[in-house]
Amino acid sequence: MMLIKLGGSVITDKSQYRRFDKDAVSRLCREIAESGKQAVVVHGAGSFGHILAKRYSLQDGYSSKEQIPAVAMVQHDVRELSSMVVAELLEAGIPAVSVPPGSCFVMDDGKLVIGDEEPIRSLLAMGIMPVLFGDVVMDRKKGFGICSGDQAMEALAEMLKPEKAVFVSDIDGLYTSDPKKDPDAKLIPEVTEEVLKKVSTEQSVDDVTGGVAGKMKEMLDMCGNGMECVLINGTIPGNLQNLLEGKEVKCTVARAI
Ligand code: IP8
Repeated sequence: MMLIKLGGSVITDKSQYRRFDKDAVSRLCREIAESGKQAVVVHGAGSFGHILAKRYSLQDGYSSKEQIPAVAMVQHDVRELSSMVVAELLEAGIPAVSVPPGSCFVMDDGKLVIGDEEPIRSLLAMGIMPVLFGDVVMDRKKGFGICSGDQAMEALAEMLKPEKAVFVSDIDGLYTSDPKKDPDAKLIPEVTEEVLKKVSTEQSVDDVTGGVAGKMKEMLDMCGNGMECVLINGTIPGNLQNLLEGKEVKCTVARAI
């Protein structure tokens, strides 16, 4: 089974509040369906989550009552986004349902806790794809916090032991330095802890859950039991399908050693 995260930068326009990229999502869902692989999809929040979350510092937990309407609003917005993603999966012929982390689970000091696995396992047993996403989740210590789609990926990887965890983003992978600023930046095809230490951490995007290097670190933490984590560019048509079908694709693979 494949665990796939559709990044917020691919499914939304991150610079504009609540701007969904229907064409990109529709194509990616068709690619998943056409690969014929059993998959679980997680998606990021993009401009449906990060803009308000940052404005109200939701990632730091509760600090004032002014944040509360924003907690509810971000939950509302990411649920709407998830409905749109699920609609495209249905359209592609994949029976899918949203499983909102903020409604089903809690966090403990920033870590997502999936106490009850039964809803997810039962959906899968019925041939239905559970779709998790980046959300505001109540936190036992901080009141609430941001659970990124990457954290949901980590928890699902632990639970479901997929063959691969695929992170679909708008970049080809991890570079030696920021490719937007440095013309000599080179793509790193395989990343380990050692390699990551030497890479510039400036390759960040403007969101509340960290950039490329942070993502790689999380990917490395997830690797193990023979599972590899792959970062690919989902804005290039066919990339996701090719990867799922085992064909060669430009990407960065994270491996634990
Ligand atoms: O887009 C962040 O999830 P991500 C979730 O996967 C919110 O980093 C609500 C900002």
